Amino acid sequence: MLKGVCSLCGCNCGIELEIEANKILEVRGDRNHPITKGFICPKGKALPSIVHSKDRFIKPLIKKDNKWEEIDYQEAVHIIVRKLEELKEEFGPQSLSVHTGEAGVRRQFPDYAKRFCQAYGTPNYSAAGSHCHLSKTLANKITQGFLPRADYRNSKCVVLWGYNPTNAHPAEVMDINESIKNGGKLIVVDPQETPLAKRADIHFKLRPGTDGALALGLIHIIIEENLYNKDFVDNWTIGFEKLKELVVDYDPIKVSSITRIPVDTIIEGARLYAGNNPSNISPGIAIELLSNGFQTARAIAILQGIMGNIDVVGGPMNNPPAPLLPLKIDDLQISKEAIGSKEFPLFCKTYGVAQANVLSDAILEGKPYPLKAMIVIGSNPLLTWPNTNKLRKALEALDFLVVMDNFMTETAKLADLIIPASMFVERNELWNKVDLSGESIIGISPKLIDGPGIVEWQFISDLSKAMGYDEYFPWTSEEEAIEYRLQKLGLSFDELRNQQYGFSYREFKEKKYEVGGFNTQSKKLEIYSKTLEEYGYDPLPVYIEPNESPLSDRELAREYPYILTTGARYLEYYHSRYRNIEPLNEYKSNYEAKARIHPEVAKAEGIEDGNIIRIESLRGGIALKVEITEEILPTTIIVPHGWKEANANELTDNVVLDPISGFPSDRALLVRIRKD
Ligand SMILES: Nc1nc2c(c(=O)[nH]1)N[C@H]1C(S)=C(S)[C@@H](COP(=O)(O)OP(=O)(O)OC[C@H]3O[C@@H](n4cnc5c(=O)[nH]c(N)nc54)[C@H](O)[C@@H]3O)O[C@H]1N2
Ligand SMILES: Nc1nc2c(c(=O)[nH]1)N[C@H]1C(S)=C(S)[C@@H](COP(=O)(O)OP(=O)(O)OC[C@H]3O[C@@H](n4cnc5c(=O)[nH]c(N)nc54)[C@H](O)[C@@H]3O)O[C@H]1N2
Ligand code: SF4
Ligand SMILES: [Mo]
Repeated sequence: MLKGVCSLCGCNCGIELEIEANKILEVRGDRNHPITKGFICPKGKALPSIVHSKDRFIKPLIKKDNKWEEIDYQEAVHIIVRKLEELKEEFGPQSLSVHTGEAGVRRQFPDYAKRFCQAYGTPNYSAAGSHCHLSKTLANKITQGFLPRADYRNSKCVVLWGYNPTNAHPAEVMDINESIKNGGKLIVVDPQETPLAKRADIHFKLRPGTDGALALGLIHIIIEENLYNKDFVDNWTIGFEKLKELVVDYDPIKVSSITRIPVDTIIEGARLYAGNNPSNISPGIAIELLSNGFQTARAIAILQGIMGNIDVVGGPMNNPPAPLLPLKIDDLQISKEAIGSKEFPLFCKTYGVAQANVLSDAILEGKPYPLKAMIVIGSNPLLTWPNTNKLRKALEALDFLVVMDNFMTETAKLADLIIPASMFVERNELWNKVDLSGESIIGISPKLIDGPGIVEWQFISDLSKAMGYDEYFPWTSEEEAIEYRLQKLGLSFDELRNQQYGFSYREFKEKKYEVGGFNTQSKKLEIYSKTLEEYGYDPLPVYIEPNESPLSDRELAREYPYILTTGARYLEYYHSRYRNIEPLNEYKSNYEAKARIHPEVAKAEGIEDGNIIRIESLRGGIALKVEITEEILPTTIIVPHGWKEANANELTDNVVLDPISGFPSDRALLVRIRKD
């Protein structure tokens, strides 16, 4: 029996594995694990089937005359190097982009991929952060200097705002249950009745994309009824008077007309939230994947701010990640700006990244300059990035596409060369628990077996050395590379690996802002942001209707009358992953993509449960089965993402993006439907 950490999702559950002859036979939750206490979900249980799937790549593949041929790994690296050298010579290094997807989140290889880009001279490194977490991270950084982590266990009021941990981070529900058991209140903001929404004291069942208006509406009531934390507001915020002016208009009647939430529920919810402190709002991905997502994240941060619920036990805590040595090469400057910098300067400059959602414009139109080649590691853009039809044309137009993955994905099918990837049990992984539970713990998820793929770090290191960047990649093994990063913690690789449940690197201390202030321009929590003003954005957390909505575009809404939200998570799947994994497909109710529609819509359109319907947006159309449900508002339609048979991103857009972060509007678009 070996112990490990499941890192299929951000819960990092402690697991015990039965392993024989390099084969995982069984996986169980580790009851002794101090945080996850034996919890395991269907994905974790299915780990043996995922890791030992017969569909896995075992050799690099090269496409010749539209057929795949196996090649030797060293030869594959050699081909890539030759191509990258030619490309640099002919079009300049900026013509290459490297993307690390969700499979790189909470892993170390993306930092090395970025370092490789720097050594090669391209600014065009991008990551899953182009559509995940980084918009709200930036909004929180601008407002108060950090993205808070939830402390549910000690919270008196948990607010899940466009966040459904039951499916997305199931181990976290244990902590939410503990808050409820201790008398804590629960508020859920979601257009559908999730399991936790059904248990909530207040369920704000809203029209998708109107979250910003709801946040301003709650602030309106809290200010009018004097429920905010006056001491904190006076001493630690700037711009409160301007906020007061901004929210004057957002009275409950107006907010109800925008969000479709009953007036009484809005008032009752505001009082419940403000009356139970410390409280904690956890905004999920839903509020980021909107054309007004950045300012929505700001409005929510400010709502917490005026309650003084910042960096407190039971509230949003400021618990920075472990101090790992950075991998940025200080003395190497890149002259060209990353793709997306012109449209989203604050986002691209703050994170030193390209915005992946506009890469297709660079490929197809040479905007701002031509992009000729891509290396995609751990992402399946054709199913996950917005506007698939355009993206497909773009990927097909590339001179050279390398994909590193475990499986033959829709994106890998378009590649010129495929590198077989490893899985987490086949390599040593650094994990940092602060990502979710707020605990300052760093650990190593140990390599447990040898796998058929190449370890990502090894691939990037081999590529770098073959390009002649030895100076920047001096490490001879991944263990050595990890040890280099651990220096500030004063730990060796072995010492950290021996800490089975991780190393606690910092004691939690609340209200750290009281010494030295917040990490913002003014050292205060910035309701009014000078930084945003300097970039030409609205310095206040304004609400702007989603770009496609019945209120913002009446004419379009006449033809496309329904409001589509895509991508709510299924417990058994992970974005486009695992549809090929048998035990996970045993959960038959989720076996196929289904659109959720309201009975009134079904009646109006002559649709019955189980019919196939066609859903169309301005970008494209998909056909899928229908599930009729009263758990949503009549105008809302909910479609999952990640299904190649009915790809939700054929409906989404990469032209109208959030103006500050460049995030796509996956959660509030207009569509029409008909029986197929
Ligand atoms: N099993 C599984 N777990 C995952 C993932 C996965 O694919 N599968 N993905 C991981 C990743 S990368 C992420 S980012 C997280 C995301 O985790 P969550 O943030 O929980 O993401 P979702 O379940 O997509 O969306 C949460 C809720 O938002 C609601 N929603 C839809 N539109 C709106 C809207 O306009 N406003 C509001 N307020 N709510 C809306 C949906 O109904 C859904 O219940 O999950 C992670 N965990
Ligand atoms: N319409 C719509 N689109 C969305 C969303 C939505 O809500 N609605 N959500 C968005 C969000 S939040 C995110 S994070 C993105 C995620 O989008 P992607 O980053 O494209 O995520 P996946 O589809 O999971 O693709 C990951 C790929 O990595 C492979 N993989 C798994 N493990 C490893 C590994 O260890 N190494 C390597 N090299 N590969 C591995 C998998 O087989 C899979 O093909 O999707 C976004 N797209
Ligand atoms: S919740 Fe499931 S997938 Fe996530 S870490 Fe735990 S066992 Fe793994
Ligand atoms: Mo994500």
